[in-house]
Amino acid sequence: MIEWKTVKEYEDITYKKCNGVARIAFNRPEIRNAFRPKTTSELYDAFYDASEDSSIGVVLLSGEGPSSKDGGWAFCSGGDQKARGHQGYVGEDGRHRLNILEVQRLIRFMPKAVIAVVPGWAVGGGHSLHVVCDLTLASKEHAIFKQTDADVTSFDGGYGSAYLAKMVGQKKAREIFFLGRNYSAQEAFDMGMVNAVIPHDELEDTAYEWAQEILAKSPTSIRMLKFAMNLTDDGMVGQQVFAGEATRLAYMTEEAKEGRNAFLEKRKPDFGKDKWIS
Ligand code: S0N
Repeated sequence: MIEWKTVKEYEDITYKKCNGVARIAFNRPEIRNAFRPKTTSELYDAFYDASEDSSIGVVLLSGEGPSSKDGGWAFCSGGDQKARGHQGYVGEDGRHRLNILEVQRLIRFMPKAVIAVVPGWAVGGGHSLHVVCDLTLASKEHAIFKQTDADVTSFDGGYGSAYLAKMVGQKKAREIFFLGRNYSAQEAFDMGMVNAVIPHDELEDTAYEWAQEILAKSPTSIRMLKFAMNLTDDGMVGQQVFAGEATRLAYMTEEAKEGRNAFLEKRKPDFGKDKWIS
């Protein structure tokens, strides 16, 4: 039984938690859950909270719906075109921002699994967000994957495209971006960018079940595996994130305690003679 508890009230998103799972969802269904700078700031705030909360092991990213206007479902349709100025997307403070990329990095580098739960359209920057999530579950009836970046000259040249190409292959990724066609959940599954196609009515429950399966695993293993799989695509930053976890493990050893204590006690450290294990 899922009993979501609202963590914090936002304007553009919803944020709930239940039994080790956080659920963050776009909440602008009338415009297919497009994001403006306010939305991305709220997303960042919620993701940061989920990342910091040691009781949370899995985050679900989804979209509220359906639209009260026409009953349509959306995960996210990317940048709100009404919020576009001459240098990008304009916030309430009048400043142009590219802050969806900060949200992408937080999803990518947080030491927890993030599952995109796609109940409808995943388009433009919304498509890129599902790509950067660790797993994607899609509604059989309503999910549609589409890249419109080249239609509106607001394109993701990072994870949304280059990482997508690693996922589905270069030819397919170029087709997705250059032609901007619609792909069903099944087609997205067949090309390797969706983990499972789920009947719409069962989507949320299934996502929660997947999260519970992950939560039963060793947290250290999950974070090390996520960062190990990121590493080869993320260059020196990938190495930094992975190596940070190695350092964390090293801090837990007797050697680390001896190094710290020797410094504080103003003596030479004694790491022992039989510690050079192969
Ligand atoms: C999603 C689509 C395919 C749905 O089509 P459908 O079902 O026919 O519905 P519509 O009638 O078109 O839409 C219903 C209502 O929703 C509004 N709406 C939909 N999407 C948006 C949107 N993105 N912005 C604003 N409004 C939207 C419609 O206008 C309609 O409203 P009414 O009823 O009042 O007319 C279809 O809607 C569609 O194609 N939408 C546009 C998708 C799109 O082009 N998105 C932008 C793509 N680019 C990005 O997202 C870039 C992201 C980005 O921000 C970024 C990336 C990399 C580096 C930096 C950045 C950065 O700038 O931060």
